[in-house]
Amino acid sequence: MANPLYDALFGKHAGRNTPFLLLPEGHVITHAGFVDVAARYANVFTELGLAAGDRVAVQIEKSPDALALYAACVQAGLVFLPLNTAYMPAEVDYFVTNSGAKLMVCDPNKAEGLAPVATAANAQLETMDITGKGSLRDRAATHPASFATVDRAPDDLAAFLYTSGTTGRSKGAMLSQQNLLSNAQTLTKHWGFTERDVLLHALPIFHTHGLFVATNIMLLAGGAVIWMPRLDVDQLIRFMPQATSLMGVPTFYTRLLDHPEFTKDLTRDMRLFISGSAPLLAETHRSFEERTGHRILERYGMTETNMNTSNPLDGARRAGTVGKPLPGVELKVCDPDTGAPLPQGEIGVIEVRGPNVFQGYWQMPDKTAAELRDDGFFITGDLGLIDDQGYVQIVGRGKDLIISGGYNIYPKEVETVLDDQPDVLESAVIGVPHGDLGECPVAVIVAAKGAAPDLEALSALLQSQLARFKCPRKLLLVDALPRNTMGKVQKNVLRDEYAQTFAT
Ligand code: MCA
Ligand code: AMP
Repeated sequence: MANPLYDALFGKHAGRNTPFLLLPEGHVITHAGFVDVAARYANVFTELGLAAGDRVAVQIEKSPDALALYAACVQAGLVFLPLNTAYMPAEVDYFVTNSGAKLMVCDPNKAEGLAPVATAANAQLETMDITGKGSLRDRAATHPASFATVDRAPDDLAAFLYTSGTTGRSKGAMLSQQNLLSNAQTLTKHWGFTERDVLLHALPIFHTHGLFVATNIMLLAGGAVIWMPRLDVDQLIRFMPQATSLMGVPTFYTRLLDHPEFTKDLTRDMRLFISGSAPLLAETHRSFEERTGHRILERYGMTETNMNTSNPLDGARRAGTVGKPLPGVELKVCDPDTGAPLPQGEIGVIEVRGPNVFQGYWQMPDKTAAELRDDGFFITGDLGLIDDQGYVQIVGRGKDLIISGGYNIYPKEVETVLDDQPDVLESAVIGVPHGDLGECPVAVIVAAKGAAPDLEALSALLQSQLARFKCPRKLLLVDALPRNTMGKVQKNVLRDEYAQTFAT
């Protein structure tokens, strides 16, 4: 037996004194050093009584040690469950309780607030701050830098990532070792990553993009990563001459273009700029090429499927498309009502199948059955077409979802909080164009009969319950919501009406 994911990403680096994480302040962590730290944490997990298959929920800032916790979970056969640092305690409560996590790791600053959550969920609570310090590191110091890797099979689970739904609560997408490894192998080859690559890493590591796409590829390829805590365009520009590649959401590229020091000369040694998680405007694609001579490579993925399609490394990278299905991924465009495949060129719901597609939603067989067909095709909820050259174009979403700066916001979640207020009759949360973040949420509210809702108070309430990025940037009061003859709220009418809300 073996542990395929650990062996391929981490185990092979034991004893390799090559640079892995290059920190902005100059410190370098080698591949061997990283694997050693991870082994210490794997020992801590065992000391805490965790066993193969147990879930470890982490809500911590990005740091080398935070990444080492991911490696340690893989080595110890545990299921890694990263959480957005913006989530409020009530949101975290749901994830920890729903997943049945045995251990929760949080920032020391949040420990007091999250202690009741951990206690109620019967989870142990440990801490780690942005520098890696905390109770876990204290424990790790007492353990050796070696650990007997726990055997795992390709279908064993490696991670849970929670993704919201258009109705109801978030669902834990179960990702197996093989889901993660196969996609990392495909992408490494498809995008030509090697040990000579140096990736600029400024994405968060609690989502597929920053954790699996960016990090797994670099671990597999054996290259180095300039490890930045968050997006800071000045820092990105400072380190670009030392790098070969960048992965980012479209906001990364619009912010770079807004920076006067972002020049063609600066990108001379870069070989690849990759964008995903949200639509890249064709206009951004063109401006970027005009400024730098580089054509951004756009790809398309989902939490449940990892990456599905990509523009090519060699060949035409076409603006406004997400490229062709990756090797090993089957993609079809289907009639939303019947599920029947549509002829080339017609718009329908995108369905995908392949070794990248997840194992289902944790303890939600009905939701799994509704989205994952018996034949293995996953219904993405994205609307698209395949053009005459085989490239996929995403033209919209069949699901009610807003993507703001690469973060997903499910309007239903925000509407539920608003609609629960006595002064509110009903609400509709819509995404409107936003120059920096792509789109931004706006709440359109109808007052309850005779009531006069205090919009500032409603805004404060939302911020106390929901992660900041989900909170509407504007709340508007209207007399009534537009409805179609079936009585359904016409969000497209609202989106048109308020399209200029953030126009500059
Ligand atoms: C921060 N804020 C946001 C967002 N980010 N509001 C809306 N949408 C956002 N994305 C809010 C903060 O709460 C704060 O509010 C204010 O904006 C400034 O916060 P700050 O931290 O300074 O923002 P920033 O550093 O400028 O962050 C913007 C960002 C970041 C760089 C675009 O959001 C980011 O790194 N996004 C990447 C997300 C990502 O990795 N997505 C991949 C998931 P206030 O001022 O009120 O306090 S999707 C995925 O993995 C799929 C599978 C795929 O295909 O890749
Ligand atoms: P997530 O829940 O984070 O997995 O978000 C996945 C969703 O992001 C997809 O279903 C798409 O709607 C969207 N998405 C990801 N990449 C792209 C892209 N390149 N263009 C348009 N939408 C994208």
